[in-house]
Amino acid sequence: MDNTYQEISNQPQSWKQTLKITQDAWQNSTVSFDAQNLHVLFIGCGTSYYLAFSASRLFQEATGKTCLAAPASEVFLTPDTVIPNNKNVVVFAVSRSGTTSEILMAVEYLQKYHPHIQTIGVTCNSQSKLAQLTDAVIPLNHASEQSVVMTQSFTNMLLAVQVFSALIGGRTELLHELNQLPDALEISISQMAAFGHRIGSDDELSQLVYLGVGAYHGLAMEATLKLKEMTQTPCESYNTLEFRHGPISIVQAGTRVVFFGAESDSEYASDVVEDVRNVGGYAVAIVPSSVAVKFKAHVTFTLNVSLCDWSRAVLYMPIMHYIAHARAVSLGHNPDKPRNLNQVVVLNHNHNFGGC
Ligand code: F1P
Repeated sequence: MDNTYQEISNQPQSWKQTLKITQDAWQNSTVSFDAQNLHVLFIGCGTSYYLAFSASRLFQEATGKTCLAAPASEVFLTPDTVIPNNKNVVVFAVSRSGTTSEILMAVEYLQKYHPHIQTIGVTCNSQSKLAQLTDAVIPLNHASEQSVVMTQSFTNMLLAVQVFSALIGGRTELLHELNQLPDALEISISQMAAFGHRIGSDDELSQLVYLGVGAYHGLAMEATLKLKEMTQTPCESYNTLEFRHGPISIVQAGTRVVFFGAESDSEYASDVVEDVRNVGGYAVAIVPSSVAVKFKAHVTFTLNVSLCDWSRAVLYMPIMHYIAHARAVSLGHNPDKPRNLNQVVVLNHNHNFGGC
């Protein structure tokens, strides 16, 4: 068994550890979220940027604080577009390695030009430069990968931000739901692997589209990145209803359109499923049991766990990981060795804003 498959399958155990570690990190954190007019910025690169996108939506929903997500490079390239000057800002800097050039440059830029901004590093490397630079750290070393491709680190770092946001928002009911996730995944992980294999190893598949709304759109973007890294299959992601506004033109017989179904948008998403079928596409729905009947997809995976949309988010991802893995294997690729890619991206033009 390759590393990637093991890391995908390790998620129930790693989530358990993350829930504990993050609650401890919260106790030790000195970063304050009490300021009036607080604005929270989430930054990252690649997978960690898509994570930031989902995290910003989930954080705002749980806490009521305004949030934005941006690629880390925008902090120093277009700072006025992402750093409001009339608000108290806290930045979550997300990076598995804690060594990616842009994330370090962003934090150094903030320290130099916005010294009042507090930073929290969310990383799987507690010895990294990011962990040293930030005011507080959520250290998730157990969730790092041997693989280049990020699978369990994505879900664990997202889960950690959710724990923080439930604690900041005083949302004990959400925390209670998050604590149920490892068992919920453990019970269904072998079915997820089988489902992922069924979709990913289908010879008739020529392209994939992933659709989700709000935080789930970030998950959909991350699902495309997995597939691109591991298989180079043409794939795209959209907000579910946006797909109708033009992109639906790309649907053809080999197109698989995967819906990240949620309770909140099921009425409307089920119409999009119908549209996809009407233009000759093949619809795949991953949906909670409460709304499963509404999605008349060709094939459906039902998430049989009674959690709200907010808490359920990470539960969709192992299926996406298994789809990408199965497709890589069926195309004869080694999932542990993605094309043109290393674990960490280091820029040649690596400006040190901190001067250290
Ligand atoms: C982010 C990242 C990954 C990508 C590749 C290179 O790294 O861009 O998303 O898959 O491994 O690095 P990090 O900042 O989260 O370590």
